[in-house]
Amino acid sequence: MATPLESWVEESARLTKPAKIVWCDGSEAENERLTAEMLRDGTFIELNQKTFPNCHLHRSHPNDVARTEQLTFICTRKKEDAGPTNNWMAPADAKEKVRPLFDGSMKGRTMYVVPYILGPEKSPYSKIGVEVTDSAYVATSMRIMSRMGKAALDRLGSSADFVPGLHSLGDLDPSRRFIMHFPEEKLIWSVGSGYGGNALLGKKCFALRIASWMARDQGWMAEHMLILGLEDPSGKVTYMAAAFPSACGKTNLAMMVSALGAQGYRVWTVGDDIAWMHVGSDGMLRAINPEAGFFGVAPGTNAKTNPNVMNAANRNTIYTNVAMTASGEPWWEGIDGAPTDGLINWKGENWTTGSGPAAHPNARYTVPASQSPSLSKNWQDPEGLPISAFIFGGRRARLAPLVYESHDWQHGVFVGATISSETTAAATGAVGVSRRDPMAMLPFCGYNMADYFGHWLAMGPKLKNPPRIFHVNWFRKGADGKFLWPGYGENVRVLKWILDRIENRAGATETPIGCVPTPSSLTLDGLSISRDTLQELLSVDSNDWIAEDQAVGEFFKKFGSSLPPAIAHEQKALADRLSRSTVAAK
Ligand code: SAT
Ligand code: MN
Repeated sequence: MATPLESWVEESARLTKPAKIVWCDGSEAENERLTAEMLRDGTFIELNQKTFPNCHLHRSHPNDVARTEQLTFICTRKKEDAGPTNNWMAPADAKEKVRPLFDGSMKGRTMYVVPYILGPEKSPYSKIGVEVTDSAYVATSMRIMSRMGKAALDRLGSSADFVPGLHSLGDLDPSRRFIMHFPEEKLIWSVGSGYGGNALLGKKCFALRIASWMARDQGWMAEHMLILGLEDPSGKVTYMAAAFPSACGKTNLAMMVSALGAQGYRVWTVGDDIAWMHVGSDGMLRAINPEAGFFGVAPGTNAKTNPNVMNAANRNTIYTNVAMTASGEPWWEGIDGAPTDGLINWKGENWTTGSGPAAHPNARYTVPASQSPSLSKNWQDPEGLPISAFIFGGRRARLAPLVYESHDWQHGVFVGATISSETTAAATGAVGVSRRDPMAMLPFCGYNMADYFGHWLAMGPKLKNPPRIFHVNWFRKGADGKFLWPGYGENVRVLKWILDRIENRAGATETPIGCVPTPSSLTLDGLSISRDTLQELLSVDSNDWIAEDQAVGEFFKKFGSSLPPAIAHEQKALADRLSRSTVAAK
């Protein structure tokens, strides 16, 4: 008797008609074989093997360089289950539309069966997915990003408990590109893209969109959050999870080299993009990282902004859409060192000054987590690590102070639900436009976001010790258009304040939006920052916030009567606090 997995693979092969089927075991030998094949057919370009051993460059099709949110659908029987912020299609219609694109799409090509575990191999909270793909680049990337191969097959056995994902490059024509999620049957179909979150189906498609649906049903949380541990001088580590939209610095924060290292504050990396969190037997929220690698944005990465990744991504790393120097080393805008003669841009052309960026702004490195010097020794703890704080943030040139703390769980959920950020190159479309991105999950929530807010509200009371909820903004600018805060390793000063709040030893000023640090409660020694700048960083302008809260109210109207009353209540309560404070100021 065929197992459920064998039957599904057979069915997928009948549809896509590959010349050959390869079951991936995740071994070193297999990786070498796939790499050699990709070097032969041009999918991989060899980088300098002396300075970057086992590193390769992949150039994706120029029309396929980022997630395509407009082509991403949640396919549920009822439209309201997908909600007003997702593209929706009925499952039968979606299949009718996309099946012809898969029909024969792997003719003459190899189909790779890629089984993978999301989460530590031995964790009861880990889950299994199987991606069928005609891209060897996807298969080798999945080997870095997840526990791929034999371990997953062994754990699955003959069970039907896996999330199938069918992927084919198709013809890479954006008009025939679809990323379809069927959460009711836990199925993913993606065709026409070979890039990142569109094609590595374990990442956004399963670990966020399908998993968020499962989490709502099963009483846990699947969030677009990094996980880090902040070690204090006594050696105690406090874990925090932070949600920022794509390409807003989650990887850099999670891998930070602390500016307060000499004082005994260190940051340990558990994850850089996704957190799965369960209520532990101790009443704490416990987080695992479903991934095993980092798919990070290369441009802007250097020895100052992320020294740990610079030390990790010099071996066994796949680079996508970066530039290449004449000596075969990866290069991008913002790396240490100016462009050198003979630079080849991300499209494979000779780069010249004035010919645009050499690396694509959304160029990426795919690096095994195990190579980071900052990796927490507890990162594979099967029970997950206890989360003491949630941190929300985004890119906001104005308005939001460096950090503030919400009043309680319900208010904190409101703070998360109202985050806004300027868009980045991680998705196609305009860059730098402000948009609401609740919990940084707008592109990743697999169901109605109003119900998602309700799920968040319901989780707090299940926890004996719910995480305290904060908001940060590293991106506030002064009147001169320059960033007010240095960011990167200095952000540890904000993490330390958060820790001190948790330990009830940091001062704060009550404002209508929440508690802002008193200037003396921030540890600023060794940092030259003027009193005026600090004041500007921490200031809360009630009139600006009145406008903000009105915009939030407008945004919430999208959800109609499905918006949880507690969220609407928080929006009005903030309006009241703000108007009282402007009256008091007069
Ligand atoms: O391309 S991905 O979706 O994996 C990256 C991101 O948007 O965070
Ligand atoms: Mn992300």
